Amino acid sequence: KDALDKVADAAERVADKALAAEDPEIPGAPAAAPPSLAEPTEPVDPLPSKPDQATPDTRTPTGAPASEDPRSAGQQGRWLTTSTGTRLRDTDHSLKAGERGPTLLQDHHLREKVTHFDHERIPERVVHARGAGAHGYFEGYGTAASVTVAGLFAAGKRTPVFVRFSTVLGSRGSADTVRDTRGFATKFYTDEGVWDLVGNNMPVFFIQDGIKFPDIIHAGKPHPDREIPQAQSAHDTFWDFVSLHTEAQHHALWNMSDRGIPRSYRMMEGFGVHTFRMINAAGETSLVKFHWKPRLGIHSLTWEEAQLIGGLDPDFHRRDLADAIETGAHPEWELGIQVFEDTDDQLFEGIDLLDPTKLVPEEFAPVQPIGRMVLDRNPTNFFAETEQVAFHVGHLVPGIDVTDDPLVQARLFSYVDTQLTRLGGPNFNQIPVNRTHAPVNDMLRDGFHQHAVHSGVAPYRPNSLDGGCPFTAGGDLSDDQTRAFVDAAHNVAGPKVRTRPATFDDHFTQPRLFWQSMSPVEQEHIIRAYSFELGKCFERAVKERQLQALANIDPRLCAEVATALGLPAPKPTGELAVVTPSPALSQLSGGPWPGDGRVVGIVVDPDGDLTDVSEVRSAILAAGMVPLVIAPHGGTVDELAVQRTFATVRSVELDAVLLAGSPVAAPDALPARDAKAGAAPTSTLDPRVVLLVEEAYRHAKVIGAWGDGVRALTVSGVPEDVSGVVTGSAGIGVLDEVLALAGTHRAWERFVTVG
Ligand code: HDD
Repeated sequence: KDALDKVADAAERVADKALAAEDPEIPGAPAAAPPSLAEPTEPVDPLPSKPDQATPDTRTPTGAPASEDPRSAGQQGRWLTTSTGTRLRDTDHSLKAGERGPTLLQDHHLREKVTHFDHERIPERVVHARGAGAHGYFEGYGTAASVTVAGLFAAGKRTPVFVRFSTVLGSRGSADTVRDTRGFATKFYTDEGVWDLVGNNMPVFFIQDGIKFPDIIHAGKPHPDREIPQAQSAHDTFWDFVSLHTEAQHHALWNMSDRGIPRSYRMMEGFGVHTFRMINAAGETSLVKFHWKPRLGIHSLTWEEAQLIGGLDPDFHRRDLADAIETGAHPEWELGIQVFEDTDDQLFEGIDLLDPTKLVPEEFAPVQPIGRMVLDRNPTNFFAETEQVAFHVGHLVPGIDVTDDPLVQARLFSYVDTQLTRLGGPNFNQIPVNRTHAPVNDMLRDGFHQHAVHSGVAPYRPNSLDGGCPFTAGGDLSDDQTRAFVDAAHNVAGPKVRTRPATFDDHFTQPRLFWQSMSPVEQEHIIRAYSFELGKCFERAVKERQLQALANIDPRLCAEVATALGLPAPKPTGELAVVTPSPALSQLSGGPWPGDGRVVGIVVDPDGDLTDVSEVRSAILAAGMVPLVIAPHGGTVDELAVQRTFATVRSVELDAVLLAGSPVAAPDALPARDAKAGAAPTSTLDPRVVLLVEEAYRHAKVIGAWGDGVRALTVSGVPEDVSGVVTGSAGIGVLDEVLALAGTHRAWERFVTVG
């Protein structure tokens, strides 16, 4: 009986609700939707693509451009269909036995819809899972002809590219601003086939031999028991491995430097890391190292900014890249090479060029520019392009070859292998973003997801049935009509061994070189980074072993970190190398840099003087930067559109702050102890503005204030007469000075005094 009563009660409640829905007088009845929000019943034009998002590149599996593929356009055209093109009259209700009856197995539309959904995800990349991509072009300078025949470097030659930036350790949904190495992978769709330059934003790697890759990655990834911490190296297993395996110390030091927390993908250097071999038209070979130099300079976040942004805007780098491209601030890099003679020993100034834990200072081997790259188009669909792009160090073109570096040798195996699982079979090069723009005439057949309908009967060589086709191309590199890929004929000899050459043994000279090349502020940041990371470790033995490694790099670095950890500082285990610093390794060398796409916040007071704000905003836009008007509320202030409110802004998303007024606190913005219900606004500066100014000051950002905005500075405790703080009576005058100062990224002197 109880059960029956419960059913009756429930039925009554449902009936009441239904009544309420019909009768607007009954509380809880939904109001009729305003007309503008009603569901359209007639087709209207689809939302236009954003200016930087052209139709995705549709090419046939054989590489020839395809006529427009209607399947590439989403939500366009009038009728909803199944995947096989049958029109549907209902996609909101499953086919049931009676209105309230069970769903029928017969419902083929339900099953297609749900089955497809169930399989929407593919495995994330085993490393570099988190990333962002963009399209663009590479333009050759014509300066590389003496070392390589590769056609893409010809003067003025433009080659389409797709670039994917990434972090290494985190999962696909992890935060962008974690401390980590960044991937910098470029796919060049050249006329001679695809060339992938799969590099990082650091020129050295953790390991000298690819057989250790699973070890370093297992150590860096979250602990296998609890699967924490996510996307970071500040834990025992990472430092356990790095301290035991001292060849990793150089790369670890780069990670602890500001390079580990870039301000933007647009402001990172890129490196091919390995030494590559180039071949010129005469068949002569040279050894080269690739460098990408950003036009905007190399800039980083502070560690506090990186941590805050990780919570406030985990997509910070992804958003920054897409926004910059969309607003026309197209990121640009120059590609350069360091060139070395291809000697028998492949050493340069005692540095083994096959050792990927070593760099060659630019002061010894200058980086020679060979072209530039511009990213000017956002992907249209993240999954189709950024997720499915498949890079491979073995995607090479005539004139560019690999060396015997044991790291790249293992990579040559791994990159194809991983796509078999990730992209579900061997035909991943037929996915649109991976398709070459050169004609394809391979004899690879069948397999999962085969998109080509190959004709002919003889996919083998030699054959006579298909006229002997295809034929191999000529090995004459100087003939650009017939040339083929040529493996550089490099002498190799020796017994089969599993050993490390003596030239790979020195693990501390180059970390010492890097440390000594840093400015005092950069050294300070490195000390704090180690103190944080090792401070997050629990095992004393791990910390002590890492301190020993630091002692072998530099005793002061070791002593400062040891003090932070509360442990004794060990002595170096041997003689410390005497090194000549390389100024090019410091991020503070060079500049001032262009401010394209930099974000300038303007704090306004709706009740204050707003005269200059419009003009200042326009001048920021004219300088290629992004002005964000920040006010206590959204909407508009005196016809100015508000982009951020005090509730949605935080200083860390701004590169510079302008104070155009001193907005007073609304009662609800005050800390609970000061706020009285219904109290009139006090004349206190809004505490969220105080926080904004304090933080911007602490992070050595440039701050400008005029008019009543100067009071906001004073109330926030910021002195007027220090570097990077500009005050004045007129907005434009202040802005000019602020923009000039922002070219150095930060007011660096403030770090030393603020500590
Ligand atoms: Fe790797 C992805 C860069 C060593 C195995 N790697 C991957 C990506 C970058 C790099 C940028 C992401 C590509 C993308 O955006 O899709 N990897 C490097 C650099 C290395 C390096 C600069 C050393 C100089 N990698 C390395 C080794 C191995 C791998 C030694 C294996 C032996 N890497 C892979 C991989 C990944 C990958 C498992 C994961 C997803 C993928 O390839 O497509 O195959």
